[in-house]
Amino acid sequence: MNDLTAPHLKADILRHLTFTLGKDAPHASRYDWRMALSFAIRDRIVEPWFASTRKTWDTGHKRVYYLSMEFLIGRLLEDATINLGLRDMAEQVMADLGQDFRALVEDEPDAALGNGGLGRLAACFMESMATLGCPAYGYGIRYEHGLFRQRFEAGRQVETPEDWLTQRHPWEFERPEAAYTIGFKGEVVTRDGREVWLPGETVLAEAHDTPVIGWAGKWANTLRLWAAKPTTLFDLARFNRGDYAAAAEPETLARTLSRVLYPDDTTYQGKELRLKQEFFLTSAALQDILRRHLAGGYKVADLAQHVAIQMNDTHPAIAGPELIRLLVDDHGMEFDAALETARACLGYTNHTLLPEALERWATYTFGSVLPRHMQIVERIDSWHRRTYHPPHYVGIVKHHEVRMGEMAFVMAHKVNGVSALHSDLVQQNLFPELNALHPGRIINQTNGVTPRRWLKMCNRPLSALITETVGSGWEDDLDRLKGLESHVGDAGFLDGFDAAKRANKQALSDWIAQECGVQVSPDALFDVQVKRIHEYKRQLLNILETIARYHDIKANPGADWVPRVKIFGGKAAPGYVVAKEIIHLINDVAAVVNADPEVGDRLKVVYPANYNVSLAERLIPASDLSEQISTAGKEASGTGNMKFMMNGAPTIGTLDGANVEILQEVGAENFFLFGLTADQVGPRRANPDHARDAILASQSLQDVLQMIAEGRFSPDEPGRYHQLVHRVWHHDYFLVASDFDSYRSAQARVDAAYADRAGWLKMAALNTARSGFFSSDRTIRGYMKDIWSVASAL
Ligand code: 26V
Repeated sequence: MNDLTAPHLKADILRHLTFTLGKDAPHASRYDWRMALSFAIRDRIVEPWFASTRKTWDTGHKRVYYLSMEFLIGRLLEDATINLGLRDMAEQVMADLGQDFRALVEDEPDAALGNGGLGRLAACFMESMATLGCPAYGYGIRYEHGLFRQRFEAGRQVETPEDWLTQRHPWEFERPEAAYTIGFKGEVVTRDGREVWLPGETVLAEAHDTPVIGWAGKWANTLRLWAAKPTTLFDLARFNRGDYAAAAEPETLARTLSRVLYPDDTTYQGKELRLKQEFFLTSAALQDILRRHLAGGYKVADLAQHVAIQMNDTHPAIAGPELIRLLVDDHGMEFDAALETARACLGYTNHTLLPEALERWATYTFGSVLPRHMQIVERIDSWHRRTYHPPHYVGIVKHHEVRMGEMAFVMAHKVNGVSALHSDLVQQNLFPELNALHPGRIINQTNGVTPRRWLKMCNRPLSALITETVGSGWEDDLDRLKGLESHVGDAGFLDGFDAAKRANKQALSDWIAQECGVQVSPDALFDVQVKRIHEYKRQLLNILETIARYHDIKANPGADWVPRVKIFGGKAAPGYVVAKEIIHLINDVAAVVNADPEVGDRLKVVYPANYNVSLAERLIPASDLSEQISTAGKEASGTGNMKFMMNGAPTIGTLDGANVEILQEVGAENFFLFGLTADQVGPRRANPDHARDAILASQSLQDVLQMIAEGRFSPDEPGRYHQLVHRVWHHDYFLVASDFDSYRSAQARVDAAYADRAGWLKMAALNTARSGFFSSDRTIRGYMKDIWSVASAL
């Protein structure tokens, strides 16, 4: 049995310090203490983990496999202590040992094995599946280097490599015995009437397991990440000849595969290494799934009764052909039976409509890296044509490209979008023909976020108030937050809500002073936009409005300004020139505004570098206003929007992604809506003068563009933003100009609302009270019922 008392925890920490770290307490560093604590906490996860695994085996329960190229898990120590119910005990025990728990928590590197929303969603899903007792494995890649670190040099983004693995990673178990051979290239030959693939290159995929513990420690699942290893270690003959570099070639080749996460989630480039990474993950996962299935004594033909496989976007969409290959080539199944078995197992989640992010591989690249799969893809395509008679222009292989969206669609029994609006657009715009051929296949599963990390852990003051008000139990039954609604008229409760927000804002102000060297007042309205930098997310619209505000403050400093702090956070893909220009502009505006004595506390602009999961945990609880301002129809869902809502920050936003559902849940009077709708975007763009018309109709926007063009924010290089201004006038694809006035008037409504303290607090509290729908527990229940047909094992 797990022993969960403080004296035992303390004894275990000291035991690990001595015997695992080999350190004597007086000489132990912060790192040593963190490791000792992490190992002692991990010990307490192992038993529920074994118990869960055993129960799944013993009952023959169906298992879910979540395949994702990204898992943006962040730090694990505090999260684990919270789910085990040991957080406060751990803090106390560490204090007894002379260590500050918070400092240890923050010493942990932030595991950034993902770009943004898609990877963070996978991490929230892992936690919710464990909480709900859904037997599941996450499969991903153990990148040596996660998403790059961001710094600013004279306002410009500079990327440096991320190195989370240079320290020991205390949460994982290496499994050298669980390794599979992954092949690439080579040729396909026919032997005895069957196709045989003879790969020209091979690597080993070696498993590393991290247990994922659910709320209250009732269930634990496994996140299994694959590291690439050479199949042959070393060419000793070459080494002995003195050819050292060539001797290490097999190793270099293999390690490249799991070396680095692709940092561009916006533009798809047909890079061979990326295809190899995708196949590496997928093949290792499927081999592991089949091995486990057979070890359970089941027949391959019964796979779909025991196994559900979810493809997180098209990145693992090679799973269709690869599963067929394994079933046909290795297990002797007939092609059509293998195809049906694979389809019955597979589900596909689409996360983007942006055409430039949809994966398509040149048949040349695809066929040379995966020659056997190229044959299988052609057979799938002709099977589909034969069976469903799609129009001639619909197919997996088209114009010498393999289209991964179509492939994933055809090979899945369910396809889902990630918000109500997005799922409609997937049906109507992305796959209209396939949707007509396969009615009912495309369904919706609106995203969610885990309230354990995104409320309980990151916002202790508010969590305490919630528990005081509605009792405990809301953590895994988030609809109980509704119980707060009857208190929003109660001054005592609102004071408590105010105090919680105030404490978070004070802490953030101190941190900003220290990290960014900017003094911000916690009395000001904290207006926050944090997410990847992309034109469709329209950070540009936000900074243009900031400049308009600056302009107006300068023109009328005596007016009754509601003080604001504009906070930006996010990384641009290294090759995304326009996004980097926007970053530069934000930093340039910040420098000018923050140094202007006439402005003072009325307006500050801060952009802390290197936005990541840990920084989100600091910023979101301290936010007053959530910026969700994408061009309607472009943001598939958003999940940051849900985190802000939970933490009591009303949204200023467009009718896009899950904003639509947030508005529905919270009510229009508690949401600052603006902008064109998805239906209006197309017609608006059809007017070739849309930007010009909007600019000429808005004195404010003209002033703003004029200030930028004159070099007011780049006095050392007045022409720096000429191109950017030119684009707003002439190539404004994301309709920044068209939505500018509407956005500004929504911001004016925010100012007025914030000035009414009681009204604002009520609105903020109602956002928290009505956020229950956005728990990822609700999302996972939907997947379990509608896609995976799996019940809880609890
Ligand atoms: C695409 C690509 C293209 C190939 C190269 C590497 C790469 C890496 C990632 C991606 C995925 C982009 C899609 C994505 O992240 N979508 C986001 O998914 C969130 C979770 O569903 C959703 O909330 C966001 O709205 C959506 O943008």
